Amino acid sequence: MKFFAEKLKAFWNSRWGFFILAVILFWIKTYYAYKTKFNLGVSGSVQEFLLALNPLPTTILLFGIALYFKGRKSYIIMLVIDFITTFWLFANILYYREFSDFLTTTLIKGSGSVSNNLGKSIVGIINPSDFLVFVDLVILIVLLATKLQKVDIRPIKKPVAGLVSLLAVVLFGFNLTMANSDRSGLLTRTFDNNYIVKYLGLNSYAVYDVVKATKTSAVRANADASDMKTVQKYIKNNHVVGNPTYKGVAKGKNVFVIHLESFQQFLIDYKVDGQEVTPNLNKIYHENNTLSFDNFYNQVGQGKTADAELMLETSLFGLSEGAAMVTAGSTNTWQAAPAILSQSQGYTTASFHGDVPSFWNRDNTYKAWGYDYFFSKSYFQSGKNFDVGYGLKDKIFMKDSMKYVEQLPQPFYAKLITVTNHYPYLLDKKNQSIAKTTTGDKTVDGYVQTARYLDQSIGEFMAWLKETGLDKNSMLVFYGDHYAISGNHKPAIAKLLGKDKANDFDVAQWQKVPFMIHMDGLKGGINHTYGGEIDVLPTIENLLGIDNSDYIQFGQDLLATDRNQTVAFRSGDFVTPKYTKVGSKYYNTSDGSLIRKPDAATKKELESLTNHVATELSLSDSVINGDLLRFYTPKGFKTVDAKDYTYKLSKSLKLLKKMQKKEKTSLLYQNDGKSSLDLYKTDAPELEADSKEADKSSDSSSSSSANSDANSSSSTGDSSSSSSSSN
Ligand code: GP9
Ligand code: MN
Repeated sequence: MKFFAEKLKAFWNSRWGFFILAVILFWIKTYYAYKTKFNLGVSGSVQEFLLALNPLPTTILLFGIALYFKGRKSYIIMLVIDFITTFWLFANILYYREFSDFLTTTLIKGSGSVSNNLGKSIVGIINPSDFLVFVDLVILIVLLATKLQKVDIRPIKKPVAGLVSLLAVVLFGFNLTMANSDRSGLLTRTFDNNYIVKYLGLNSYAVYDVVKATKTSAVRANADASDMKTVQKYIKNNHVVGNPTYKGVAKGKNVFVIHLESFQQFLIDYKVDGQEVTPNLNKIYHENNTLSFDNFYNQVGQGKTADAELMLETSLFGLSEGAAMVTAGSTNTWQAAPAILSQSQGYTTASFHGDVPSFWNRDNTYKAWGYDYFFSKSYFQSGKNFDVGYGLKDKIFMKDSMKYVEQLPQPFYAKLITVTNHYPYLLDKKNQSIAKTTTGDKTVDGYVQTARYLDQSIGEFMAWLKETGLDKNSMLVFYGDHYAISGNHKPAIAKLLGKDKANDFDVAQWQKVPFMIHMDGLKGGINHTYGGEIDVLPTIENLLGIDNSDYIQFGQDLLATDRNQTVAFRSGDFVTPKYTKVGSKYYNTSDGSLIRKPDAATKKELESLTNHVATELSLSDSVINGDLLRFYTPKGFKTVDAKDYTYKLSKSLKLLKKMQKKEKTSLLYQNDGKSSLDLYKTDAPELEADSKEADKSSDSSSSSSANSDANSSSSTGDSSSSSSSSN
């Protein structure tokens, strides 16, 4: 016993004792901070395990550096490393409280904007408990100073120190492998900084961020104004004039852009057991005052939703890797729809999404795009079972969004991003209203149920528009952002299409998503032109009477008669009315037959199409990677300064009030301050329970949303543990 106690004492007073104590204390406090200072949206045992594990590898690795040094120096180095990593943790705690996101190198370097943003309010946002993260350092220093723990000056053999580093690397490898299998594409698809921290920890996040920033800034540094000239020349040569009959027909109207999550074209008019899956959208699709497109393709890459948003707002392509909203959203100069509409025609611009603001870096990108408002998770009601998958259920989201819509000075540009119809298509019994499909593929069969739910939320929204009369002065743009069922599910795709087999050609056609423009008095019909998401902005601009010939936009008005109908996919593949390219294979689009031995003329045609697509993609990439728009400002356009915008709940609500008074054009203002919300009818079961409770409490009008501050939202919401992309 005595022997044991002596051994322990010797160990305690050795450098190993100090090292292990330091590592363990750091590990515990980081985990404490994860749990109490951030909302990382951890769900499921794998994620819980990784969260607990992830501080360890990097702490061992970093603190282990000190083991390579001798004597007192070793202790000092360990304490300095401890202090630096603690300070990084501390700074992130403060930043996160304000912005629901983690610090980035770009932010830190970028014209002191962190101190600008944070400095003013630092005292206001600091909590005494934040200082707890320094407690372990104090403990360590006190132990040494009081000699309760002795300084051990004996050197540690280099190979032994090396073993410690190796252990850290192995542990990290294990952590990364597990993280990647839980969330594939974690490091490449660049979803959300929250994800990197949740899976790999704050220190790995720092490295990840530096690598990302270095990569981007190198390309940016090499780009110059002459690169912009090349792009301008291409854009000029490929520009088509918008269709004159449609020019300006929607001038002055509100614009609603309705983002239909994972909504594929095949759902239109699709039936399960003789029942239409999406009766409301089908009705809109066929109405006389809807322009519908049946050869409209999604063109997204890894960025999925983010790529779709980017194309719609800027008419630039997403990047070949990652999401441009994340890698370039905060740093680039943009000429995006919100700024264009607001500057040229005085639109109020707002985006709505029932998830945390950091996802896809929306919070920062939207500012750079010039969005006046971004209503995200904390602006909306929350409650039991209100969320599924990536956020607020569509029916609740659509209804709750209207309390802000009615306050927007008109005309407004409002983008509503739905989310319930997202892989893995989960929906509680109460909200299911149609049978699953029976392909036998579990990840596929629930899709029609969530699509039906989304459709109902649209139906409710349309009814409200009619009730309020907003439908009379609004143009609605509906689009599906990307495929729901990937090419990895060919047998299921074949079954859904009523075919025996699905091949690569079918999968290419499967990329069709709805695109519909609906407006009172619009000359509608089903248009067969081949186009995609890149073409939306020029189309909307023409309808609003905005001349886009000076803008750097890669798309063309979908209604123009002389447009180029080559639809480029991010892979370099394409579809035209004549040909479809998938990898090295070419097909006839009309019947899907493989072109085995093209004659010389066809070969030439195919080559030229392939080149055209490659050129277009690479020029668009050069605009984003080189941040080329900083070299060119279109006539009459004022470069957006992201610093002019804030989406903090209290500030946004204040601004909204002020602007209503000033402009006097909001629906609410026009109704003498009487809300139109009671005209909104929804059968969302969650709200029924809620309204009963609300009746009991005295003030039901101010709903539970508006009392927490903007960024105190609760989770990243990926309740499904699997990847959103590789389904
Ligand atoms: C997240 C949501 C989903 O906020 O928009 O993005 P996705 O996984 O479809 O790209
Ligand atoms: Mn999506």
